[in-house]
Amino acid sequence: MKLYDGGRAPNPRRVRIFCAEKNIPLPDIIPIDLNKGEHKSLDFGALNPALQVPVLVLDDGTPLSETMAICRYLEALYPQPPLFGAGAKDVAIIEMWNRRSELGLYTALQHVFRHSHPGMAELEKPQLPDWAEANRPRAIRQLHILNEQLAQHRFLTGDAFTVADITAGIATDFLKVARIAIPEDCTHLMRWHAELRARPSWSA
Ligand SMILES: N[C@@H](CCC(=O)N[C@@H](CS)C(=O)NCC(=O)O)C(=O)O
Repeated sequence: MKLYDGGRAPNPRRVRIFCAEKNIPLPDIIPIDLNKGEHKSLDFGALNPALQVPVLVLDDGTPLSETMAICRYLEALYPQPPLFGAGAKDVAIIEMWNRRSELGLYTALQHVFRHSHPGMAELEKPQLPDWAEANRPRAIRQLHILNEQLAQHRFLTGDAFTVADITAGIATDFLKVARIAIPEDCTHLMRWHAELRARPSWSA
């Protein structure tokens, strides 16, 4: 298998952390330089018409894009430990927090970053600073939602680390580039984020 990777970009990182948590070998890495626009080529478009990384190319040549589709494929191949949960209730709760983290927090942060950072002007056309500002309070609200959940659990969905922690943790890392600080009263979020950053997988 080959992984078209994007270095520090959040979504390819989710796949690498997922592999590390499962202790499975990383696929062969093909680096894609997003700053140089390498993902905008015709060849890359044949792998993923959305022109985004990550893309996992299977041994039979099938290209798989969408981070969660890739992680679900790897989970099916390597079920242990079950990062998408085991049993109907667990699976649904993990899915719920994974989607909240991705569609709520990460998406809002991405809009803040992409529509406000001068370095993104080339990739994000048109760049709309008002849209960045509209998303800033949305992202902060999501941080408080996560904080309340983490007041009750070690990890986002309970005692076990799951894919929802990967998504929410990557989004929390992304606060830095979006130039948003974790609100001072989100102490549970800070405690959990420090714990994630100390995991060996987090440097993947
Ligand atoms: N929904 C996609 C999003 C992938 C994505 O946003 N990838 C970013 C890197 S983190 C990318 O390729 N950005 C380049 C661009 O949009 O031009 C997924 O979950 O994989």
